[in-house]
Amino acid sequence: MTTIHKRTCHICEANCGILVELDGRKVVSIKGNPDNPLSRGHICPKATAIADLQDDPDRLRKPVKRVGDEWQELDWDTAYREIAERVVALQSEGVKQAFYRGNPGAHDYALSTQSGYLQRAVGARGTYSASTLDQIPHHYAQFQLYGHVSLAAVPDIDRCQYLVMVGGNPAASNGSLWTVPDFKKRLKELQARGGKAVVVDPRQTETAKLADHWLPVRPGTDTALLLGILKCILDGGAELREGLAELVADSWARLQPMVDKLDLEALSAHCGIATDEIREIAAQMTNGQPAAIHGRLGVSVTEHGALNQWLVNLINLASGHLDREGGAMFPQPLMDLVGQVGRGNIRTVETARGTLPSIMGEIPTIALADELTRDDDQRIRALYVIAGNPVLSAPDGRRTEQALEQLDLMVAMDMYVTETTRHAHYILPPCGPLEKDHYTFFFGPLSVRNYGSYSGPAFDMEEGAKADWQIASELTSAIMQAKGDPAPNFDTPRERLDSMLRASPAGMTLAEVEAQPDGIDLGPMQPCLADRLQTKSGKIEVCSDALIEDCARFAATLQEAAPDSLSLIGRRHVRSNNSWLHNSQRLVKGKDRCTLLMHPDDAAMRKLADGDLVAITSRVGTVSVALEITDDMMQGVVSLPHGYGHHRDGVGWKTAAANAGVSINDLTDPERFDRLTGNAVLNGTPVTVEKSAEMVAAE
Ligand SMILES: Nc1nc2c(c(=O)[nH]1)N[C@H]1C(S)=C(S)[C@@H](COP(=O)(O)OP(=O)(O)OC[C@H]3O[C@@H](n4cnc5c(=O)[nH]c(N)nc54)[C@H](O)[C@@H]3O)O[C@H]1N2
Ligand SMILES: Nc1nc2c(c(=O)[nH]1)N[C@H]1C(S)=C(S)[C@@H](COP(=O)(O)OP(=O)(O)OC[C@H]3O[C@@H](n4cnc5c(=O)[nH]c(N)nc54)[C@H](O)[C@@H]3O)O[C@H]1N2
Ligand code: SF4
Ligand SMILES: [Mo]
Repeated sequence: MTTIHKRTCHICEANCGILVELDGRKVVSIKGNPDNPLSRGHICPKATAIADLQDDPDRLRKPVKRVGDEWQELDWDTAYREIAERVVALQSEGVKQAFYRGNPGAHDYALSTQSGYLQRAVGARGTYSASTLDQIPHHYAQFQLYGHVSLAAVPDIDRCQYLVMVGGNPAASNGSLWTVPDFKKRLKELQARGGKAVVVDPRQTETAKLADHWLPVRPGTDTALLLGILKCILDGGAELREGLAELVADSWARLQPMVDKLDLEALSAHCGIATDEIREIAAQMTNGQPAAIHGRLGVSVTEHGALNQWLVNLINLASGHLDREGGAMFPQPLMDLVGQVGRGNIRTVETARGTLPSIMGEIPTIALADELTRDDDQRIRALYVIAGNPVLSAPDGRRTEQALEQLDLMVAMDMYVTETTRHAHYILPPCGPLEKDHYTFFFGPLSVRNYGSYSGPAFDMEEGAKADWQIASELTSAIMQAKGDPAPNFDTPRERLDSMLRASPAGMTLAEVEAQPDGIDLGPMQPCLADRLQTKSGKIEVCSDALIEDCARFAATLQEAAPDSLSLIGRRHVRSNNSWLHNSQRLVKGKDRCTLLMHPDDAAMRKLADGDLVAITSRVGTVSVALEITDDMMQGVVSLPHGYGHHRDGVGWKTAAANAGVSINDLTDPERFDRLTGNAVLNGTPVTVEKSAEMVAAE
């Protein structure tokens, strides 16, 4: 007899409801849950990989310690004691210690409630994370405009009639900073009610193919397009709509002079999108129909990421669609995270790279390798990597690897020996995903309906297994004990979640939420901004000197000639997730997906044929990979996915290593970053591409 366990998929931001059919501990099937009000039965291939993660023989089951080239298993108490002793010894020497937090940590509410305690016990003076490789520009813009780093507006796709997506590919990623499960069907519904969708992207992506219009854009130049749209809207003389006008601070008046200095023709020439196209977007945004623009990864990981995210919000505001049905709205989830965590901040930090921005206390990850290798007493000598793989995810991965080798202590929480964790002294592995509980903690505030869902574990933990949060909290206790400090007394994740749920406007208890495993729907998003602004003035703070200056900095580049090198961008595939689902045979099977995509004319110019092994070279390095010729790419732009490069010696994920691919981050350049936020620039890398030496020799 099998049983059905209802849960929420933790792998990506869509947070789909799934039905896991179990025969004891064995997963018989994983299907979409049609009764989940948010995902409505949607599921993608990655969800089935949860079973592979759960049962993966390559997954570490016990703590391990690196002794020479060998990994020695330890029991938990010995691992904690040894680490705690080393932490205390390093603390007594005044050694600088830091954390790197990876993406899966954001999908584990329980770990999120505990890792701060560990950081305090260690006395770590810096946090690096995947956020500064990804989304810090959004937080910057939200803090500036609305007074809270996490108060985000997302397109109300279910009631929208005109949707512009810039630098995002939700048909593959399932939405980002926009929890929109079942995206493809939602898009089809928008089109069925007469709506239109536009995609701005250098590649004709899966999303662009479903949309009504694809606008190819030269990488890194969207600021010109966004400024152009804003200029057309403002020049059109539209007044701010009633309801919004009262919320807007006086700095609104600074926008018109800013756009007056800009010439639409010059903006158009810069981004390669015709003035008529720019005018058309502005016209559609202001013709009275419900409309929204969303900007995602492709416009965040650029030299003007914060400026871009600010402009995206301003376009929604200026066209009257902010905080309005069918426009860009602010979710009010079951658990009100925004109302219960700090507003965040924008500061600076001194690093070996000079003064850098620090948003929400994050030190830009582009500085990590420098901070690990600097030759003064500020060098980071101990690093704690929590669910992250910066060797594959941060620019110049080879340099990061060399830097990790110099650490006195590296502790990793990960279930695999990865390209990063192979450099650790200790790896502390969490239990399998089905042994954990889950709450839509960070994703409620980004969901297209007001929503929340809690799932308990599918079954008990294997003997000796521990959840990430337990590892964090037990290591915290061990360090405090080694220091002679009183034993800490902190809430468990469930206790913390329960009190946060109760303190939210919906006021439910965890027990009540747990009793509804299909998820709890509080309905479509509602206008609410007036009550939620957290700026000091209580208004939308439209402009700041820093943003106006960055706009001027961008405007100065309009005169520059386009580079004649090729421009390298990344991509995501629906069967892959950053670096860490490549050990699932059922996901990696089929044709090689780590290929370089190139337009036919660019290939012809270089006398390259489909399938050729090509060498791609940037300022930072060279990698060789098979070429795939396709007119999905715009001319002058090539694309390589990220998260590959598993050929490194000694990695423990054997299926991944057998389908190793190459790492795009052996080409990306940490010298390129967003001046306002320190976010890495991961696209638009200037590269040359030629037949690889191996192929030339064989000819
Ligand atoms: N060039 C380029 N680089 C990019 C990107 C890009 O588009 N292009 N994207 C960027 C983005 S958006 C992101 S978010 C970052 C991601 O950067 P990272 O978070 O550094 O990398 P991931 O590949 O997500 O690695 C996650 C690690 O966590 C482990 N893991 C998975 N689940 C768990 C768990 O439950 N517990 C624990 N303890 N460990 C777990 C995995 O085994 C893996 O080693 O990469 C960035 N890098
Ligand atoms: N299947 C799958 N799903 C995922 C992930 C995954 O790895 N695989 N990762 C998850 C994570 S951590 C994140 S952050 C999200 C990201 O979610 P998305 O933001 O949707 O991610 P991408 O597919 O990287 O989309 C970025 C798009 O920007 C385009 N682009 C590149 N440069 C530029 C540019 O200069 N301008 C414009 N306009 N576009 C540009 C790229 O071609 C690409 O189509 O996805 C999440 N979901
Ligand atoms: S879209 Fe994301 S949340 Fe939904 S099933 Fe796929 S991986 Fe899971
Ligand atoms: Mo991400």
